[in-house]
Amino acid sequence: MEGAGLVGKRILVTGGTGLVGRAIEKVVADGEGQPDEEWIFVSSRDADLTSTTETKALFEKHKPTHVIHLAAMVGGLFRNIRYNLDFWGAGFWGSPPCRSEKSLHPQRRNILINDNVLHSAYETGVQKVVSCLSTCIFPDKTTYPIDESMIHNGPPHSSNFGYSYAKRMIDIQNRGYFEQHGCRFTAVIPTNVFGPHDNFNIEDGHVLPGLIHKVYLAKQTGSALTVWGTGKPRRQFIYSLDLARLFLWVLREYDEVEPIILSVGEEDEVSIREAAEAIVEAMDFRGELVFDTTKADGQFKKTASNAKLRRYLPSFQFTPFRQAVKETCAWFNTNYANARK
Ligand code: NAP
Ligand code: GFB
Repeated sequence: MEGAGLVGKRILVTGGTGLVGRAIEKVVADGEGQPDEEWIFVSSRDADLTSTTETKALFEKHKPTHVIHLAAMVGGLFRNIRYNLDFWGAGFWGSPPCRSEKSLHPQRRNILINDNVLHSAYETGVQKVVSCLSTCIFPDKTTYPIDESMIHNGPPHSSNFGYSYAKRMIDIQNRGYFEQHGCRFTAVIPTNVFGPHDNFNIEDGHVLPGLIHKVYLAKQTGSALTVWGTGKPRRQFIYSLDLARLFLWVLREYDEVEPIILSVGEEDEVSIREAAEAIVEAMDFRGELVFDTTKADGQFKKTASNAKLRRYLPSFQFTPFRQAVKETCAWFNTNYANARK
């Protein structure tokens, strides 16, 4: 979107076709962009960011003044357990010298993507980069609520150490680029995100889209809804459209290099069972709910404090959880044919 010759910011959004990228695109299209902002949403079809060459070419082509860096290999608990090594990107060092970047296993992305994007941003003089961590990267053994000061205080949960360490390196690199070159590279730390355009794949996706898809199928076959694990773990869920609005604020107003948690309050944390019940209600499912306790529970909780966010934005309104679930279910039912599943 370009104002009439008023472009002051040319904002490149990597990962622009994913859950969070699509939400940012929607809030910008719905009028929350500003006249002096040009928005460019890209995906791996525009450039494979594991390739240094393609990343450089992307930055040379668009010459962004600002970057929202979302691109990553992303998945739920069970995908992380299966591919911890790939979520880090170990193929980068263990590969034979002859291997080109292209031959990387498609999932060995995150450490490469982050390094390519941050270094290309530095080399092309990008004024500000906002990258994306996650509340699941914090130490597994910790006190609660978690806050931004705790990121490196101990090892992450075993289920997603590859992803977590790759994300933690973004924070380290942001500090390095600031101290050595004065770059304004920062990061946000969202809790579990859900919404339209999510990855609804039952094996690889996150819990809410996975359960929504399962209910959709259970209604067709008249079978029970199987919730994995005990249903006891607890999560804070943020609606993608709310996160998108917060991303716009961070891009425009947040000036710290230190990361900031973007999450609903501790009091909005729900159990997996309660989340499943919200989906059952939203999908008008009348079948049985069963819990498959042979499946992992993952982290029991990762309760994060949004006190820092509240100090900046005391009156920001989050969409109520059940309303956001209803909107996501409605989107999935309407867009089933084309949804990522
Ligand atoms: P997503 O829906 O899986 O989208 C991932 C995006 O990254 C897609 O646009 C994808 O493009 C792009 N991408 C992946 N590999 C790429 C590559 N090699 N080169 C270029 N682009 C590539 O992910 P999401 O849920 O929106 O997550 C966005 C960010 O938020 C990620 O950094 C994630 O770690 C973070 N986050 C997510 C959650 C959550 O619950 N979803 C929670 C906390 C933090 P293609 O489709 O073309 O591959
Ligand atoms: O969203 P999720 O897969 O990831 O949630 P995490 C996993 C929790 O939901 C576990 C339960 O307690 C599962 O037993 N669950 C119940 C299900 N039914 C299902 C289902 O059908 N699908 C899924 N996926 N889970 C991720 C990290 O942790 O959080 C990622 O591994 C990422 O790296 C993400 O950061 C935000 O919340 O456990």
